[in-house]
Amino acid sequence: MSASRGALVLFEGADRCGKSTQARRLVKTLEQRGVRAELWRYPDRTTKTGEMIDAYLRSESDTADAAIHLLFAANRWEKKALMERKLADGVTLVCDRYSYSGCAFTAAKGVEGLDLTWCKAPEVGLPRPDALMYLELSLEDAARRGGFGEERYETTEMQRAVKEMFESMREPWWDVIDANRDEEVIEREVLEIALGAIERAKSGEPLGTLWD
Ligand code: 2DT
Ligand code: MG
Repeated sequence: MSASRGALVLFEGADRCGKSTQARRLVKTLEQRGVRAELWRYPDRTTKTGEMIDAYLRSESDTADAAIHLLFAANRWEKKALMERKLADGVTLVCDRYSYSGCAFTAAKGVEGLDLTWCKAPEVGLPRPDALMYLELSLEDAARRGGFGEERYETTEMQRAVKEMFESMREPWWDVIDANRDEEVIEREVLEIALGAIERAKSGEPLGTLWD
């Protein structure tokens, strides 16, 4: 284990806001600067729970809303130890979606009983990101970026509800990024925020836990 830990840097936001592009670019830039970094994403469709989630998202299987929510959370829990080990070893993890998507999507369904408080419970104790970059894009601008894919949740109605839910979950420490700008401009802003988080992690700020 090295003396200083890596940072957990998270991208969140509704579909087509550019999370995956920015996450990928950030990892590349960090590596070029000699920072050890890895790209992570949730759901991780390669694990046992991930396979079930993948089938659900592709509408090949169905289950109760509560059950799929818990599976998404389990998908994070099964990687918690590895996540902590990597961070402790000094690797910065750039993550594309996490518990915030988990809660925003389930709560956005508006199913009785599955409100935000219920949604947040199974995430309690997971590592808290050192930085959360919320890429904000209007529904109109998102629509202009192309049509929906074939997966569950990829409807205008759901995206609107998810965006509203993200906005109600927003906390003062989040970095809200205007995603309706050139990729290069966003990339520079993202890098500044990530380097700040990496510096804080390096200087000994402990890794937090959800939902502190
Ligand atoms: P991608 O399009 O990014 O592959 O996401 N989702 C994601 C949830 O409902 N709960 C979760 O915990 C996570 C991480 C968001 C696939 C879809 O899965 C949703 C979109
Ligand atoms: Mg998608």
